[in-house]
Amino acid sequence: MTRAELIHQIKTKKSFLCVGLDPDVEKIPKFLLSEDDPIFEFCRQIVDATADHCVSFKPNTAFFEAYGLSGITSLERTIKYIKQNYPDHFLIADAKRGDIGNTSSMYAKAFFKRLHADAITVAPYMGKDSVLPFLQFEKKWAIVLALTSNEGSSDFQLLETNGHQLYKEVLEKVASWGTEENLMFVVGATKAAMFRDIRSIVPNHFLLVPGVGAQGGSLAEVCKYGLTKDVGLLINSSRAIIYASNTDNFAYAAGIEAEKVAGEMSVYF
Ligand code: OMP
Repeated sequence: MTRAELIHQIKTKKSFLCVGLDPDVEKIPKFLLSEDDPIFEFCRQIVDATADHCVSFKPNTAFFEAYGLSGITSLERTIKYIKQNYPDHFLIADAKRGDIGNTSSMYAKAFFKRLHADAITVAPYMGKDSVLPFLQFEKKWAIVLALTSNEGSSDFQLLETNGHQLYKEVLEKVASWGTEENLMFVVGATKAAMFRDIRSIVPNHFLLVPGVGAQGGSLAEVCKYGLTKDVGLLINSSRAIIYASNTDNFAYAAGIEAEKVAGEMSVYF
């Protein structure tokens, strides 16, 4: 998907919500467990119920890989279902990959060619040759971790280096490896106070922002300095939407929750 197509969809829907698909058999409604593929069925119903209110889906591969071969099948089926039924939604494989170039190329092939994801999350720790293979595919994106939402983000990302904090070095350097058409950055919603600094380094890049909902980040705070003329934000919420209820009406409840978040976003258009 191109940047223009993504922006068009965001402006048409007046939403920049990304629904995170983090399926956990311990948390999904019990009645789904009698299905042949409960994980897929859960995701399918969540996708159908929330698609009108979001512009992106982000399956986190850990929640599928945890179930071995059947989990991988559920992931493939979920992605295929989204691609077939909601081709305008931006599909992010949240896999946080990155390895020596030769290996990254195979990760890129796996997620872009085999699974047809639009984007993959990438850890920048191994440097340029580990990121470049993800930038070689037309209309595909690498979403590189810059300042993450978790507590441990301060262990490395806030260390001083070259006169500024490491995450700023990551933003500056990685931005020079790609373009605003194939690179995004992850910045946690829990780090809203840092968005002003971040926008001074990457004024136009799209930012994937997880951490609203279950992790307590504020949508309004993120928007204050994060929004650009092209919106420039994809705000992810996973648990707060997909586990809004675990009754028979779980999908409906997820839809209502997604609609609520999208409603909060619509005031920015
Ligand atoms: P909730 O906290 O349930 O909304 O889920 C957040 C999702 O975003 C999970 O899939 C996380 O793995 C992911 N995530 C973060 O929570 N923090 C980050 O800094 C980066 C990510 C991510 O790359 O998506």
